[in-house]
Order: sequence, then structure tokens, then C-alpha cells
Amino acid sequence: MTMSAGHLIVKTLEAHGVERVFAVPGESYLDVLDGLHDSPINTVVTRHEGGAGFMALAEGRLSSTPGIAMVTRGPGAANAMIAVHTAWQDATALVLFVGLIPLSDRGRGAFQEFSLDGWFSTTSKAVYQLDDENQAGQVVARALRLASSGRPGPVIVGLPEDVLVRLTSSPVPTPQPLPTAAPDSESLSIITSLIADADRPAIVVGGDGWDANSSTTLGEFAVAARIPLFADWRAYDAVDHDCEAYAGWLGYGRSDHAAVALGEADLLIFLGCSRTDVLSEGYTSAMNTPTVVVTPDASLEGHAGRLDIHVGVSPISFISALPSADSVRGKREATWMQRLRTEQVAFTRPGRDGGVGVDLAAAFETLEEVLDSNRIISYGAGNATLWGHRYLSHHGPGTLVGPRNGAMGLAVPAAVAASISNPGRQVVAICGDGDFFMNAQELAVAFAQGASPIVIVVDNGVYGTIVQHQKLHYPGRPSGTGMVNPNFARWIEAFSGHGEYVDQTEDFAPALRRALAHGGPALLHLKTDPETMGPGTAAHSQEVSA
Ligand SMILES: Cc1ncc(C[n+]2csc(CCOP(=O)(O)OP(=O)(O)O)c2C)c(N)n1
Repeated sequence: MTMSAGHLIVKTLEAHGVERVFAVPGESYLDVLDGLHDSPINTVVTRHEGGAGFMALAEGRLSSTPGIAMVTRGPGAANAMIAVHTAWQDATALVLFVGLIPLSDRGRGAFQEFSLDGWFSTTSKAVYQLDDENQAGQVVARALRLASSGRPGPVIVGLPEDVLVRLTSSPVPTPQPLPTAAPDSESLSIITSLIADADRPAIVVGGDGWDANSSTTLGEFAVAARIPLFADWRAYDAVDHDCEAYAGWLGYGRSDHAAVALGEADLLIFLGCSRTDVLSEGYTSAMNTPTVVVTPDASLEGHAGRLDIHVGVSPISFISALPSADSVRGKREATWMQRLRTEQVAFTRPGRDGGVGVDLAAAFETLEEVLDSNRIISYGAGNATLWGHRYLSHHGPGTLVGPRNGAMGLAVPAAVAASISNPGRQVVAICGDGDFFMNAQELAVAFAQGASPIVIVVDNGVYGTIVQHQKLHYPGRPSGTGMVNPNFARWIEAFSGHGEYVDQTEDFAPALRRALAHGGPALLHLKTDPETMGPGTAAHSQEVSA
């Protein structure tokens, strides 16, 4: 069947199970937009390409297909860069389609011309340019495959506008499942001995692609084998927080007990992640601890320090081949795991922060009590997120989206995307006032799509995280960190959403219940104390985050 290259791209996305694309339109890729006109794919029109990219990132993290974003030439591609950088650092599957100037104009400094490869090659898995209409289907299929395989990440596909309208009779490629590798028996037997001989082993879980089965199986194994489970920074949903082996997260805002335990461990097993900058306290902790890394990423991108065995398979595949708990328990008592669990339970029990305005420890205690246990939480970056990290629990994979690279502006678009793909499920964005207004406009998309995220905006009137750094390094000289805010509740009401401005702790619980009862998009604007830098700040001075 003959069709244009632009239409073949859409047909290939359909064949590969893509349900929605996130797009800001451009005249450079009109033929793809035309193909989407008759397609069952939902074209989610966003208000900024950064929003489209972050929505695609959320889709990639929460589903089994890469998230898809579509943007136009130089200006659109520039706006989308933050999401590409985040998907690259966070190892999340994403395909970015970029409309380009016609092939015939290339190299002439044409309107909005830029170097696709020059911009994206250092922060993506590959940059493809579709210079031959007969390759349209193949290039899309290859991009989808590459984004999900090995270490997941972003793939960029450039679409010259004249190539898109050319006709081709190339077929729609048939999707092929990714090959799955099983762990080899020699590695498994070495790992079995390492765990059996260890007094204080710890497993660190992270990355994308977990499922409920593997999460439960790992939790049961860890409890029976007496091995505490840590989570990587902003990857807290891989295991159930009620699991008796769960000991908290590593990275910014972690508890002191987790930091101490990381240093005490005599064997570290990383599942789906590795010993990165954030996880190792800036390359200072546990760098020489005996280490097993389980990830399909052959290059071990980002891993630092000692490595004893690398098993090149996915966590799911490894967990399906776990040795029996009896064979790895050795002479280990349960005390190591139990101590870490007790410390973690105490860490997540909210105290009170004090100060003026809403007490966030109390507000997050309410959120934890009132929200459904399967709610999806999205985070922006900054101190405001730390209360959620500490006080909101997760009970299975696919319940958290946050920027592991600390990119601000992700909370709102990620919540909108999560709510679109999970109708009927509670989705809550947690963000500071700085973070919120970086992509607040994407709430308009929730109204357009009939989605119903709830946004919690923590308004301390400053870029607080940076204030905290300034207080440490330049005391008494605040600079470049103040903000003036509107009443955000009035702002969402302009869309006919539900908004409330809350400046007293006792008003939060009834406001939250009203927001949930409203059923559509809602926003709670919490006025908080600019002097409070994080939960329990006085006792946890390490809670300076990115
Ligand atoms: C896109 C982006 N720009 C700047 C930063 C640097 N940065 C990290 S946290 C932060 C302040 C966040 O402020 P806010 O969202 O108000 O939260 P708060 O820290 O006050 O709780 C800034 C500017 C960043 N991480 N990402």
C-alpha cells in the first residue's frame, strides 16, 4: 500500500502499541499531524515542548512503551531539551520526533535550522535523520526498540518536511519483542556464595521496568534471606514500603541511618541501578564495598567504584532466577535487617516542623492517611519534595514519577500525563512554588483531556533549596532567590478547576477532602515558612538537594 512517509510513521507507532503522543505542532511536520487525524492514537496537545517532553517521560516510566513527544525545528527542539536530558540521566525510554527544514535547504542557515546531531548527540542514545522516505517505518521501529533496550533512554528522530510528504510503498514493520537474557549459572553461584558469606549485605533497587510480581518476589526473598532493601533516589516504588526488609532510600534527603548503613554494608547488590554520584554521597561512601550490579546496560553508564560481578540482565529476569533464601542466609542473624527497618519506620513517622503557615509534616501525614494506597505521585525538584519522599509510602511499581536528575518543572506535566493514562486513579503532583510555575501551563492540558490531577504547591516565596545552599556558603547574603507569587488557587479557578489557598495547618485536611471530592483538576496552595528548609531540618542538615 502506498502512503506518505509521515503517514507511515503514524502507522508504525500504532503497530507498536503507542496509545498517545505529546505534541506542540509545527509547520515542519504537518504530514505526521495529518496521519494522526485518522489515527486511534490520542494526540495530546501541550502548551510547551518541555511539558510535552516531561509528559512523554512520565508515559515511558509508567508504561511498557517509550513515551513519544513531537516538536518542531530549532525553537521546539530547544524547549524539549530538558526532557531529553532528564530521560538520558534517568535512563527512561523516550522517542522525540523533531520536524526539520527541507533536505534541499540543509546547510544554508535556513529559517529555524539547527544541528540535530550537535544538540542531542551527547544526551541521547542515538540521533536519526529520516533522509529517505522508504526508511520511515524502519527508522521508527529502530528508535522504539533502542529507547527500551539495554539502559533505556531517549532517541531522537529528525523529520525533514519534504521527505515526510514523499510517497513510499514500504510496509509497516511488524513489532518484534526485545530478546530477554537469563542470568548465567556461574554468576548465580558466585552471587549465592557472596550473599551467604556476608554479615551485612544490602540490595539497592532502582531504574524503570519493574512489575508487581518481581517486586513482591524480591521483597519476600529479602525478608527470608535477612537482607535490607534500599531504593535509589526517586526510584522508591520498586518495592513495597510495608515490606519488613525495606530500609529507605539513598541520595538527597535520605535518613542518617541509611547513610550509616550504606557505609557499614559488606556486600552491595544493585538491581536496575548502580553506584552513582547521588547514591554514593558524591562518590565518597561505600566505593570499595564488594559489589554486584544487575542491569542490562553493558556499558554500566554512571557506575563508579568497585565492581565484582556485573550480570547483564534486567532485574525482572534476575529475580525470576533468584537462589533460595535458605541457600544465601548463611549464619546471618535478622538483627541487621531489623535494625535498619526499625530506624526507617521511625524516620517516616511525622513529627512537627513548627514555624508559620502550614506545617508540612502534618500536611503530609494527612496525605498519607487520606489518599488511596495505589495513588500515583509525581515530583518536581527542590526541598518541597522531601516531605513527600519521607512521609508518602509506595506499594508497588508504577506509582512514582520524579526527576532523578533534579530537573525542575516535571511535577505538573508528569501528573497530567499519569492522570490521562490512569483515569479514575488518584494522581498527585508535589512541587514548590518555583517548580510549579516552570510548567504550570500544562494544567490546561488536563482540562482539555478530561484528566484530574491534584497539585500541591508548597509556597515558601523563595527558591528554597538555593537559599539553603546560600545560607551554608554565603550566610547573610541572599541573592537571586526571591519570588513574587499570585494566588495559585484563583489561577486554576480561571479554568473552572477547584483551588484553595491554605495558610493554617488545620485547614489542610478538609481542603484535601474537598479537592478529592471535586473529581476534576484541583490545586491546593500551601503557604509555608520560608525558614523551614526540609523535614526535620535541624536534625538532618544533609537535606540540601538538587
Ligand atoms: C530546570 C532547573 N533550574 C534550576 C535548578 C536549580 N534548582 C534546584 S532546586 C531549586 C529551587 C526550587 O525551588 P522551589 O520549587 O520553590 O522549591 P523549594 O526548594 O523552595 O522547596 C533550583 C532553582 C534545577 N534543578 N532545575
